[in-house]
Amino acid sequence: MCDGGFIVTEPADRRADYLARSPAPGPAPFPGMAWIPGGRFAMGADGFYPEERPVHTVQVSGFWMDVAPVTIEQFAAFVAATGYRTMAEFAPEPSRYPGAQRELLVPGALVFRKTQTRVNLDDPAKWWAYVPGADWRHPRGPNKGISGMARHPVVQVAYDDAEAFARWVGKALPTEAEWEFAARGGLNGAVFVWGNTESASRPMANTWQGEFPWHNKRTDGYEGTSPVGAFPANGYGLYDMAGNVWEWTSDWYKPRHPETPNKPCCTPTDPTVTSAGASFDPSQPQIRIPRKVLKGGSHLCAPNYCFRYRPAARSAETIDTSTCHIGFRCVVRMAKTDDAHTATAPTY
Ligand SMILES: [Ca+2]
Repeated sequence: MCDGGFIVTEPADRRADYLARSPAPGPAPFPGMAWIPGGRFAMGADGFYPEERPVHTVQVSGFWMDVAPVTIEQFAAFVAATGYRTMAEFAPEPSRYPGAQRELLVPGALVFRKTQTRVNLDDPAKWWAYVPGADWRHPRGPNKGISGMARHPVVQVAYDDAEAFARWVGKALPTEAEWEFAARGGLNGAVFVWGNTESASRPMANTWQGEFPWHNKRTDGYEGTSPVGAFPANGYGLYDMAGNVWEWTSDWYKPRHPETPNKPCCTPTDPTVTSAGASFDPSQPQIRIPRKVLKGGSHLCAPNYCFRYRPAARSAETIDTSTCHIGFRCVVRMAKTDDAHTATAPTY
């Protein structure tokens, strides 16, 4: 067992190898964090969805990362200490949602509803419902609470909610490059966080088996979220980097990755997208709400609809959106000084 009581099942040889090459600079700054050694890697994928292209070379500095998504229990401690209220607990501002139905401008969040039969996959409204009263304490709707779910990832948190938690706890949200480097666990270029093929005998992540959105075979044992650490860790000792819940990153969304620079000297180090200008949804020009990058896929990802429980996969999400399949985890970066090897909390 390691900090936080997670089951250690990561490939021991690979973990030992990377730790020998790039040992942690000291003790973890907080319990339940793993040292991610940093390095140069191939970000993105060319063989799947257009937004993952092109594969390009990126350099990432070492950092600490939560070994699992932030849990309901951890988020509850934040709320108890601060009195924080999430975005889903406030009524949406009407001026930001031109044309919205008045009855939907009340506190609430998006909840997945499995359909009864096969449906047209071009219409997400068939399986997503804006449910008044849904929030992090009621991720499936006001009549269903979180009893027995303390170790599940917190969901129904919008981007600002995730950032508020990170600031309170003295951490930060990862960039997309940091998140993807960490998810790969040392397997540069692999399709999945555990390798290149899906195991027929052992579920490696909480995803959707069967035909989305109406037939969930639950081969992995879970129809909704699962307790963090229920599936094997990746090569860096990180849990749930595939499936379970999508995770917020700090990067604004762009619909395409940059090309690899012609000169090796120009490989970007710790790249991050700081301009929201390209992040707006072109299919909804009346909605001027910028979008951040989500990573990791969720328990709702199925090959027939969303084959995105892969480290290169990415999704755009408006920053005010709360759903039952989006959570987050945090990082701590190293100080950028000559004698760097001191982890510091970010400054705001
Ligand atoms: Ca599942």
